[in-house]
Amino acid sequence: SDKLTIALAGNPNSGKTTMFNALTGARQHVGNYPGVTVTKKEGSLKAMDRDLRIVDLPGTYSLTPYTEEELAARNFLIHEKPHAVIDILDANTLERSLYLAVQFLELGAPLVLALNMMDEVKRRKMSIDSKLLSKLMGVPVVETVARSGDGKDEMLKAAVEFAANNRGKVEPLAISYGQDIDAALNEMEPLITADRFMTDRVPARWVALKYLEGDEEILELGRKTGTLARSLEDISARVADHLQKTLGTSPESVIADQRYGYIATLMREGVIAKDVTADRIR
Ligand code: GDP
Ligand code: MG
Ligand code: K
Repeated sequence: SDKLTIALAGNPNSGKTTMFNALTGARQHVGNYPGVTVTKKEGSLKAMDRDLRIVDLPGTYSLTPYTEEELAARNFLIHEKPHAVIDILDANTLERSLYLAVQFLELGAPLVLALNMMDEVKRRKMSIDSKLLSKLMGVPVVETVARSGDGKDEMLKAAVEFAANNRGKVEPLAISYGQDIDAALNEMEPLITADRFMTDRVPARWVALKYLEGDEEILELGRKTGTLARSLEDISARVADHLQKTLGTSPESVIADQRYGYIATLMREGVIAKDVTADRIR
């Protein structure tokens, strides 16, 4: 069967390269992402009778890119459509790290969450209910320690199974961004779909969201290729103006706030806990 491409993604310093090395050892090669000077590390591996191509993506905080690294990571996800995206995150800063995971889900990426640095979490006598997190977010969640390799086989198994079961079709996460933004998204989405602007690669709602976030690359692309760029920009400008006048804020910050709000709601279900058993033993 064909090779499966699995991308390792996540914030800077979450342990991606450590995990990449643990998985691929010496079977690595280094190249470049198209059009930028960012280094691209790839490796290969056989697991569960499948040939896997593992790509160590540059660290990113956002899928509305501000740096060449973030742009390279995003473009890889959009244009190469990996069979699975493993978000390696620092479980010590779970809530903050999930901000990027939410963005992967908005994009409809075939996501597996690797809660990395679990050794440090345990040392701090904290515990994470990964089963609950998996249920709440609707994606596989595994606990890992990239330094020792703990959990890496389970992580690969989850990614390969997820890739096989979904075949690239994942329902994108649609959270509410409040009535002003939601109304604008609902107005823009059918226009984008009718024009087929990027919709062979990404959800129409995601394109609309990027317009509202003022994503320079997508705006540029729209101006070059789309016939509807003007109407999308007009709708965005109207919402921006309205939010500025009524709340003194911008679509970009409302969207960010709502993402954090969504994560906070999940956390309130009790995902993170102080490990009381560990306390009792001491
Ligand atoms: P990247 O920026 O995501 O590629 O992160 P790196 O792989 O370079 O790791 C950043 C730092 O975290 C390094 O010092 C690693 O040794 C350390 N690290 C990675 N994984 C773990 C882990 O599971 N536990 C602990 N304690 N440290 C880790
Ligand atoms: Mg790295
Ligand atoms: K660390």
